[in-house]
Amino acid sequence: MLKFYYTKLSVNARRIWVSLLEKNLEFEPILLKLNGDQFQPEFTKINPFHHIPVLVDDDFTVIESLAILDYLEAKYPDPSFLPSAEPKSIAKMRSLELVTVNELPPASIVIMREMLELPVENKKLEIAKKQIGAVLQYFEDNLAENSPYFFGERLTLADIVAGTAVPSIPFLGISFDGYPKVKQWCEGLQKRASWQQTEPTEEELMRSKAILKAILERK
Ligand SMILES: N[C@@H](CCC(=O)N[C@@H](CS)C(=O)NCC(=O)O)C(=O)O
Repeated sequence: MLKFYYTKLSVNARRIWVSLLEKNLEFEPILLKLNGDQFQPEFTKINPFHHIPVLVDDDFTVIESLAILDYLEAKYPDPSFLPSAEPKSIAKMRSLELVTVNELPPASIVIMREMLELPVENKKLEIAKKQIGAVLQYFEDNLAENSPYFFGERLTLADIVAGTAVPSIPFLGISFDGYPKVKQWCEGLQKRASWQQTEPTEEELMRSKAILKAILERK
């Protein structure tokens, strides 16, 4: 059976969790608290970079969330979360995934540092807020009016990757005002059972503060 190493507060793990649920796959969830357990030799043997998520499929281990999503797509293509094989669609999907993983986290981390009362320069904070605005605008421009997903009626990895990260942006104090298509898209995704099942509760978010602070202090 597939083994999925995760923690509920990890946006990187949540995209895998949603994909496993949407594909209706059986898997064994293995919870890491990230309170130091990620540095234990049993885990660093699996991922030398001490990060979750990790997927283990018998004797095959996959690290890096986007690689795990690709593996799941290739091995379990039904239902498929790929758009048509048309070059522009593939490029658009990849761009949306990569903007989410490359542009959002560095900016979010700056704002989270401020929220957790860690030192951060005002200038960096302003740049981070602008960066998140630019990401939201990029998503807004890539969504069509009255379309539930980036590719019309078809749920793809673009929705799974961006759509498990973007709904938390208001917690950073940045509203969706001015991004009506993003707001509607998030509301639609959050109605899906897979999103509801993987959504951290407010209590879990509060409890994770100290762990998050310790991780950000190391960065
Ligand atoms: N690029 C990696 C990032 C994974 C990552 O940063 N995971 C965080 C949780 S969201 C983690 O495990 N942090 C623990 C640590 O840094 O020690 C991916 O996409 O899988």
